[in-house]
Amino acid sequence: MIRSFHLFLMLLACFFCHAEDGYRLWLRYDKIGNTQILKQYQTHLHSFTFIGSSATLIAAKKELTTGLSGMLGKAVVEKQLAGSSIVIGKINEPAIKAAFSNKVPVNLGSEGFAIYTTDTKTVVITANTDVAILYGVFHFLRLLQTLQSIQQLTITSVPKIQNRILNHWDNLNRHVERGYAGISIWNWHTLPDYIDQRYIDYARANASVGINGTVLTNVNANALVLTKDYLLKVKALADVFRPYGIKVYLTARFSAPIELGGLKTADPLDAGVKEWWKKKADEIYALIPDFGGFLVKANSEGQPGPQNYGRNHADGANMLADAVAPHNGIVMWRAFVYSNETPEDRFKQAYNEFKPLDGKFRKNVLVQVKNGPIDFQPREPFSPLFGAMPQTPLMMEFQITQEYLGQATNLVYEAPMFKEVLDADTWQKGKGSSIAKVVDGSLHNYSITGIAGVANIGNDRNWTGHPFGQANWYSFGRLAWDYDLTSTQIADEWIKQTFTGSKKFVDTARKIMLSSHQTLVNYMTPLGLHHIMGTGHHYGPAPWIINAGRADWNPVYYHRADSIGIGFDRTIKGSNALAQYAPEVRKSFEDITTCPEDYLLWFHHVPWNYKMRSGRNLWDELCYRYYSGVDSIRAVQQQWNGLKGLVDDERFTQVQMLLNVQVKEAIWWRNSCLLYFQTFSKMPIHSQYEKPDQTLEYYKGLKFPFAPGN
Ligand code: GCW
Repeated sequence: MIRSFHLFLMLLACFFCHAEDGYRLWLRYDKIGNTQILKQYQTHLHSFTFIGSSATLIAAKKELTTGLSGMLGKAVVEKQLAGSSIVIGKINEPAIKAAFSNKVPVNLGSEGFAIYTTDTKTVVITANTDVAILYGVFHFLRLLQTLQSIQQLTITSVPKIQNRILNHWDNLNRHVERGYAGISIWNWHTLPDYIDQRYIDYARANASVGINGTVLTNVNANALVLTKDYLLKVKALADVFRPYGIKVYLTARFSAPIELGGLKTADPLDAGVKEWWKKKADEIYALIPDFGGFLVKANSEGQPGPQNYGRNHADGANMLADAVAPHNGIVMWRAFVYSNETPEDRFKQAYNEFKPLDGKFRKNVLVQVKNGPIDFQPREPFSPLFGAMPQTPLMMEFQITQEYLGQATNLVYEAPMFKEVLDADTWQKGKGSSIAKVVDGSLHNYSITGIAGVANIGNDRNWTGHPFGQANWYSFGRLAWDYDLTSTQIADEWIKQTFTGSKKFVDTARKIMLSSHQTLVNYMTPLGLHHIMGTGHHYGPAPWIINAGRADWNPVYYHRADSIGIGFDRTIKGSNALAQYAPEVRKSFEDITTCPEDYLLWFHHVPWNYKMRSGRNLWDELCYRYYSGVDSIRAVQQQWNGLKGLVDDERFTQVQMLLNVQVKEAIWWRNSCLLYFQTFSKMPIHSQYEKPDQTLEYYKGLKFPFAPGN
């Protein structure tokens, strides 16, 4: 009796104690801890007026009231206009015009918003559309959560890129390809009738950073999602997302007309095939009038495509584009193609395939290009396609999920990596032809623009597995909206909203985040090494692999280590991939003395005794980088330990344990790569460094048949 009473008390306590499990992401809205700022906000913000009542505005109002009451610790009342401290409504509302004395901000477009403090100290949030007002509300809440002053706001914010889209590589059986945070959040079995709260919270999180589209299914596509039953499930999700300004898209399996339609062919020029897709599009749009369109992986890694019928990528893309065009849909056609039957450096293949098709695509087609020419390696030079297709809208594809970045056990902040790519200069129209300007359409006057991020989201309670993985989802959205934000700004925002505003915590976490990408590159693939990870699951190092199913899946294909040196010669003396860049870019990479050392082994086969800028020879520099990578992550462990007590124990301990894993994995990378490359260099690991504690044979023998994500 006493025992069960005890148990009851314990259960009760558990029910009320609010464990910080990370589910709330950056939308926590806890009461503001800084009493001075809290006082200011409480005095300033006592009431609000919301003009309008659409589903989107209801969502915005709900977010505002939840956010304000949480952060201020008191309810903020809704009022009719007079005396309200916050007024929210569309620009053309008379009350908004009056608040601005008719000087309403212009050029906000359909998604931009303005937040102003008027002479009477009213905060006005306004825009041309409901969804833009929602974005404005989220931005205002972000200002409060990051403890900004709201005394004299004069903010206008307009997204630079139109389509800001997450790509889920989620299969219908809920396995997520390259997913490390549980299974898919789409529960296809219980849809359409069961609406998980997660769907709504997913939409809120995306809208809060301006993500306005989601491709629900894997690019390695299953045609089944295009059947009636599944389309009804897709419709249910679209209905949940619509108020939040998020369109749904699907991946289109190119052979669907055969698999579902019973046709004999999927030839894009066949009249029956065209008709099938047209009818399918009509069927989809009848259910989902604002359906976004299709994302397609074709003739890549075994996926069917137009080349099966002797047609090219433009033929395939255009056929689908014609089917969705009457409904204003778009087609995102991926450029990630390479074939081991082509006797050509894989680096060059996407360019060779797509460059000749420039200008041959329909107006509603975007070609979606991965940031680098190979495959989301820890650091890649930019894909030469970004400087080569002025007549075709090119979409950026980033990978948020950490397939090659330590998966969900490594703390890596990706904003600096994304920015490195966006800032890179293609020189296509002379200096200043940055990739950001290609993607946002300003360089070539594209009428349609887009950016995609392969999601790192799963049904783990905290969505992304590693608590810091949330920062990568967040920063993808923020950069898609405005790539001029700095990695520091985004990190600061995210830390304050997700953890705490404590200065010590923010300063330390920011420092950890900003150096994390370079640290990982150092212990995994320094100096431009690439594609030396384990086969299939891509977990951990395996530079020795020589027998993968295809030549271009073998690490030895990429690092080319031999008794002379290491690296892939892509100069004119080698594969000449550098010829795909503008002359200025090519020149700087081609000359080994000007090639940035971060990219050195991407482009040059460098002798082991080559003298690096540090004065060390290449072998010693390689050792130095690998060892300093491990040292840095050990230092991070110490820094993190110093934060105990500044945040909740749950997430503190979680990160602490993950850092232990990360240190082990970093050592594993360092030791196995150096021991393996040493068999070629025949040079010593100097005695100042700790000795690898295992043999090369040991590392070669490690097996991970059940590593996630494969
Ligand atoms: O890097 C590879 C991944 C595959 C992925 C492919 C792609 C979805 O290992 O899992 O398939 O890229 O981008 O299509």
